[in-house]
Amino acid sequence: MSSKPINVEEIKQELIAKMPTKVARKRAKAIVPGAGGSGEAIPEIQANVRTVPGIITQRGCTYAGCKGVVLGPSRDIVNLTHGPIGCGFYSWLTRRNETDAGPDGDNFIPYCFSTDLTEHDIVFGGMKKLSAAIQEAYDNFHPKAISVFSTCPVGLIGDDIHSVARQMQEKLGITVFANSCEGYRGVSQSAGHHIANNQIMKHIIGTGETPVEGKYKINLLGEYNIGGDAFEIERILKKCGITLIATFSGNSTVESFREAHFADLNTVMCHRSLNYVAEMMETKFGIPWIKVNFIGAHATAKSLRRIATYFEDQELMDRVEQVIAEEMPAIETAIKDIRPRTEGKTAMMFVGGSRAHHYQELFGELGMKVLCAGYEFAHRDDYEGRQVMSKIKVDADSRNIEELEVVQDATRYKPRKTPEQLEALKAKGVEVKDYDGMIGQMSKDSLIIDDISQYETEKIIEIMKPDIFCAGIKEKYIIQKMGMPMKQLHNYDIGGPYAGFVGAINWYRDIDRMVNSKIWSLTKAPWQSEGPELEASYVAE
Ligand code: CFM
Repeated sequence: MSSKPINVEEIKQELIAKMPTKVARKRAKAIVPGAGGSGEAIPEIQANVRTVPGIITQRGCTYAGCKGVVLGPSRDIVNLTHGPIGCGFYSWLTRRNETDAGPDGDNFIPYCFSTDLTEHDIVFGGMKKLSAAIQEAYDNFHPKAISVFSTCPVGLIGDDIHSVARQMQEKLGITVFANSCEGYRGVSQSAGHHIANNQIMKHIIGTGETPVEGKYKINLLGEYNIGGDAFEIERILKKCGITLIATFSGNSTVESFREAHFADLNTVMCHRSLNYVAEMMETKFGIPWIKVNFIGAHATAKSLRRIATYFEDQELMDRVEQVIAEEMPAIETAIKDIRPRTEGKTAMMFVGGSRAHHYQELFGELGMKVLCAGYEFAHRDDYEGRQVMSKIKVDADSRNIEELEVVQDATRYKPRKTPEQLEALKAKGVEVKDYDGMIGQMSKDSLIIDDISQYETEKIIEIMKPDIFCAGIKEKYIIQKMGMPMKQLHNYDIGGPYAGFVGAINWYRDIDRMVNSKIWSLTKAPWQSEGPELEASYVAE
């Protein structure tokens, strides 16, 4: 931990100093200081643009965002990868999205469904194989829905997956739909989120006819039950008497998606991956959305209060206060024990499109400062706040993704609040359709870096020397070899849940252990140890 004031501009210059001029110029636009508490304008950051070729990026592909992230966690949809077996295999059970098989027992998450395209299919077309695979999945499992995902080669050979889906839907009498989410379709997995949002909206949401009972009915958008997070959120909401119709898409069923339009409020957890559905449901059904965050005990309490304020119901407000009062003592006990050991320590986080922001709450509760953070694939609104959206230029890459034309539903559009009510809520701090980005929350002496490269990761650790680094599996071992504890924030290593009240305590304990263990600083790479280096000679005859 350095005690001298941090000059973020100098650090930025040092980060890009060794890059070729053109690359340095581009990367400079993706590195900005925080603006929290400074009263200064939020700086513009470059985001959601192509990665510089040759740079080792953290990003994944569009298929990963569509199949792996958004639709993958739904337990009773058969998610079928149309492509060579590698795409299906490497997205098979890698995300720790847990599920409860429920009373019907339908749970296809442990399976890997793929059409296993080969050279022959690439040459002659894979559509027959796709129909056969859909039929086989249906014969074996009788699912309520089948969703098809195209991979890069499918886009190149031009298989019409949508017509195959339509034909099979007619033949089988169940929902069958396809996603044109070839890996290269966007600049990152973010494009895949948007594609999945569109297809769920077109084919599933609102197709249920049975009204859902409940006084306070909500959906939770952008929560994927990694390490059991959704289970903990479900526990809290139930305790508050709030009816959760659908979670998109952790621990979810296709039936719950169908009935999601019966909710009176959409709460958005991961804004990046599901904000499109939130917007479209507002337009089509008149359901407002608010941003929530269940990562952090205080953030959880705040989110519950926001939901209660939205419903303007004293009974719910009292119940929420009671739940918070019941849950907080355990949090306070844990903090009292752990915080003296974590206070003043520092962290860095480079993950996805929402966690690098959300987890600042949890580090804050431990008295730790986040020196530097960034997203892999977020857009400017995730950094600068939702108000910037109208200023974002639509480039050729974004134009690749369909913008659905959604209109008010002729019979089911019903505004849940009047404009006056929404104004009154805003005055109470509950603004609909709003999200403050990450930059405004980080202090002026911290740095925000979009789509950080491997080189920049190593360099920033060398310069700022945090006590812990959070990212994913691709970074993990390199960082540990640098003598630093490394926490995976995608899959939580084997930990979690970290959401809600119980989750916060799990987090305090895990971080305490990690930042106070000396194990990584005691390890030495072979070239750091004294004594002769191992040498070998190469003998060729
Ligand atoms: Fe949303 Fe996610 Fe994230 Fe994300 Fe992801 Fe994830 Fe993530 Mo890994 S949906 S943006 S595409 S919160 S898989 S559950 S951890 S990169 S920060």
